Amino acid sequence: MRVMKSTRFKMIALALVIAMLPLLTAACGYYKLKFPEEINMADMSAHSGHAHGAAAEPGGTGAATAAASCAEMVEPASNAPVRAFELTAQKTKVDIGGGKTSDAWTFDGTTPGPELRVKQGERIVVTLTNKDIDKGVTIHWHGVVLPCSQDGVAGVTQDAVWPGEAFTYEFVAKHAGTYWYHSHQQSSEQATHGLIGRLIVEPRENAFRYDKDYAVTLQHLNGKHWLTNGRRGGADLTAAPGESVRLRLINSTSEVQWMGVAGAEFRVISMDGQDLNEPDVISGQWIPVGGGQRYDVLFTMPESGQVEVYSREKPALTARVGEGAEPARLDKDAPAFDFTAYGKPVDDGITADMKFDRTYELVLGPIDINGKRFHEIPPIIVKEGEWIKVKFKHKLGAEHPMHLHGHLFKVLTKNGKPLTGSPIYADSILLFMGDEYEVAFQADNPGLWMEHCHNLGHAANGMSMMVNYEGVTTPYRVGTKSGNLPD
Ligand SMILES: [Cu+2]
Repeated sequence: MRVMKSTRFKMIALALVIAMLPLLTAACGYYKLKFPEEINMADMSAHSGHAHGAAAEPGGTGAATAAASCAEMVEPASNAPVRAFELTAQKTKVDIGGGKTSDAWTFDGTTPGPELRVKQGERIVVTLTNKDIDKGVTIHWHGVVLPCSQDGVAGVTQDAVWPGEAFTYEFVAKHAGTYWYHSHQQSSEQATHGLIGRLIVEPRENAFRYDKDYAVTLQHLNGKHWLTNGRRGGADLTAAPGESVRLRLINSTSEVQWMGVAGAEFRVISMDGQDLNEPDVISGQWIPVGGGQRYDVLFTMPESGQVEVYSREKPALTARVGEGAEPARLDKDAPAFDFTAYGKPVDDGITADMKFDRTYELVLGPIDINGKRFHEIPPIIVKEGEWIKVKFKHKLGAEHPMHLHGHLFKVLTKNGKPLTGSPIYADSILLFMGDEYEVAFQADNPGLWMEHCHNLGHAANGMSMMVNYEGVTTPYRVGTKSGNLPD
């Protein structure tokens, strides 16, 4: 009897372990997604090597709506002033400070690549040349609202740029703000190896005044080196007592960085590049900055001379501003910054109870959306002009910074409660397990747009889907046949 009981117990335990296995492996990231040979991301039709010859043509002949190709959606000609840049993707050794070097994949020999600083309304023309990145490269302009063909997603908006080839991006910087760029070919690998950079769009008219304007990239190079603006020991920036400083924080890592501001009161003036309305002065709060997200803080330099903005968990991710006595650090268990009740509301007519043309619910697991991954996930289908509501529910797993290409959305509710402070317009929303957010956007930029987790390891495992405009096609294909593997 005792033997039987113990056997039964073992069998139940074994069954439990087997049942948990997919979850465990998923959580550990071993459950690697396999790309089919060819996928058309406009209609999710996939073809394996053994597929029949008759490939489905999206739309078909005589379709009521004229099919439009993403490849033909370009920035129209205008007399906007042109700012031209050239970026060469190349492998090199970089100096990461403290007498150390590291292998890196770079734009123009540095990581982060050159900071592109432009003015709102300018026409940005960037010629990307791939010198020696074997697996091809692209540039995605993270957070920038631009025409489909310029979005830089391999296999969706263009083919990967192979060694010896070039591609020219062209778009008008419509919105001011803090953005960044990174390769969207094998993103998780390429961004980690260093193919990233900053894009700062200075506003035509500034809502805020400051004496100094700095941008800071938080980076985890090769998954090995924690770097701030490419340096191991952190970044040193200058400002004198009494001067006001705008510090633009860009989290290019996949992990959440809990950022503290020591030595001064501050305001969070912008999230994902979009200004907040009448932001309050705060202090002693940790700002959770998800992978890919940007937060701009504004503070006045104290008489004591130094302000430090740093990550709670990764001390190497730090910007020291000014010289002087090291400021007292935040309490480890200080409260988190809460954007849902920060600043003053503005009536923009976009509310949770307005009429939406379509509503979608996306349930997030460890590396899946609604239990599916990558091309198995049905796309969100929209028509130009429609208002779309998306409800994100984080059921299980690590944090997910969900990022939408080509649009800004407005955050409507958190855990069922409408936001009470400044409107939050963003290209990403960070969810911790148990969180629920509703966001809204207008389908005002026809194309094929990715919606994915910006923990790039999660995306590489399939936590990535599409927002597709009805009738829009693409000549490009994702898969092992073309070699376009956007992640
Ligand atoms: Cu994720």
